[in-house]
Formats: sequence, C-alpha cells, structure tokens
Amino acid sequence: MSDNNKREVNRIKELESINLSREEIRDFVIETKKEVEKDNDLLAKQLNDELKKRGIRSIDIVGAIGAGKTALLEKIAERLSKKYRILVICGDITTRVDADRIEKHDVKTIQINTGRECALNAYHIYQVLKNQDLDNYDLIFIENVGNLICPSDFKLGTDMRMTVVSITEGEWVVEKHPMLFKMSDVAVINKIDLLERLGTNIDKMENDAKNFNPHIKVIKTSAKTNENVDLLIKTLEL
Ligand SMILES: Nc1nc2c(ncn2[C@@H]2O[C@H](COP(=O)(O)OP(=O)(O)OP(=O)(O)O)[C@@H](O)[C@H]2O)c(=O)[nH]1
Ligand SMILES: [Mg+2]
Repeated sequence: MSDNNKREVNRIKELESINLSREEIRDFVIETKKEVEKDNDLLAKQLNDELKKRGIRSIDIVGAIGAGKTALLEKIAERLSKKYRILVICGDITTRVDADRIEKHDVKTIQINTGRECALNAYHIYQVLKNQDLDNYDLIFIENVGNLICPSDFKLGTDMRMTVVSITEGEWVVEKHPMLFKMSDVAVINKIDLLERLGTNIDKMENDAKNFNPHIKVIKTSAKTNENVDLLIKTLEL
C-alpha cells in the first residue's frame, strides 16, 4: 500500500473512531476537497487580479509527461526574450532540469519542487511571486508538473491555459483526459515530425479536443523542427 493510501486509511479509521458512518466520512472527504479547491480558486483570482493590475500577461502550460512542454517553452523563450521581460516558473517533483534548460534562453526562471504533489496550486505560485519584484516582468509562464489529471483541480491565476500532448502518447490521449481540454484555451499536439513514422490519428485527437471544448484552439507543432512554433506564439497572442 502506498504512503498516501496508508494515510487515507488511517484518517478514515480516525473518523470511524469518532463514530461517523461511512456515508458521513465520504461526505466529509468530498466537502474538504471542495473547500480546498474553493480556497485555491479564490487565491488564483487574487493573483490574476494583481498580475492584470500590473499589466503582466500570464500563461500556464499543463500536459502529459514528456509531451514537449519545456521544449516548446525553450522555443518560445528563444523567440520572445527580447520582446518581453519573461519569468518562467517550472513545477517538477524533485529536479531543476527544466528551469536550467529554459534559463539558457535569457529568461528568468524559478523552479518549484512539489515533492509528492502531482500538480502546482495557486499557493505555490503565491509563495514564489510574493518574493519577486513584479515590476521586472511583462510575461509569466508556468510549466506545471507533467500530468494530465491533477492540474485540472487547481487554477493558478493565469490569463490563459495551454495543454500539451504529443502524438507519441497515442490517439486516445485526448479522449481519455477530458477535464484539462475543457478548461484550456489552447491545445497543442506536439511531435508532428514523427507523424509519418508513428501513423497516429491526429485528426481524431484534434476532433476530441474540439468536442470537449468548441472554443479551444488546436495547434499541431514540432518543437524539434520548429513547425508551427510561430503560429503557436501568434495563437497565444504574443
Ligand atoms: N521528435 C520530437 N521530440 C520532441 C519534441 N518535443 C520534445 N521532444 C523530446 O521529447 C522529450 C521530452 O521533452 P520535454 O520538453 O522535456 O517534455 P516535457 O513535457 O517538458 O516533460 P516533463 O516536464 O518531464 O513532463 C525530450 O527528449 C525532447 O527532446 C518534438 O516536437 N519532436
Ligand atoms: Mg518539462
């Protein structure tokens, strides 16, 4: 049993010992989760208000592990580091590999290590931004921990959210993860340089994203060959 599961079982035992029924415990757990999300959304709204007030644009990037979030951010930083004063906040379980990769392109980076947590939340972002002189930036990117499930629970206070998947994850990856596509403005299907070799049904991926969210803009990119990287930047209104 994982540590998380053990903790959950112990918590349930504790609640049972104060004579709550299984149904009451379930309701308590659901209510607690809702409260956490409500608090997070409130803080995210305050963060977004603050950034807007200062004229800072903000975009968060979520997506599958290894889909190319950092590779795309490197390409974006390369093209925009002279136009904007950019801060990139990178979420990762333990390393600062991604921040180091992006920093090479003349942008400021901050790494957040989440430890066991599978997504950043608004409190992580608040903790970082409160120690920054925000007058130094016009544009903030946040790369979340690679995960297609957990980040959907937590808004981060950005203007725009971009979800990245790639054709190497297979044509069902969008269909299997509706939540992030429902709450994203832009969906990127990356690694199209490998399309011929893999034969992934990319039209299905695009249609699935649009079925979940008719307003989503779908861009097919290759961070390796640069295909459609400029189009992506235009779509992000940068
Ligand atoms: N062929 C090809 N490889 C790519 C492309 N984009 C990224 N890669 C490769 O895919 C691997 C993962 O890329 P990353 O940019 O680290 O992916 P990520 O989404 O940031 O990964 P995590 O942060 O670990 O979730 C690296 O080896 C990249 O070089 C692409 O468009 N085409
Ligand atoms: Mg990365």
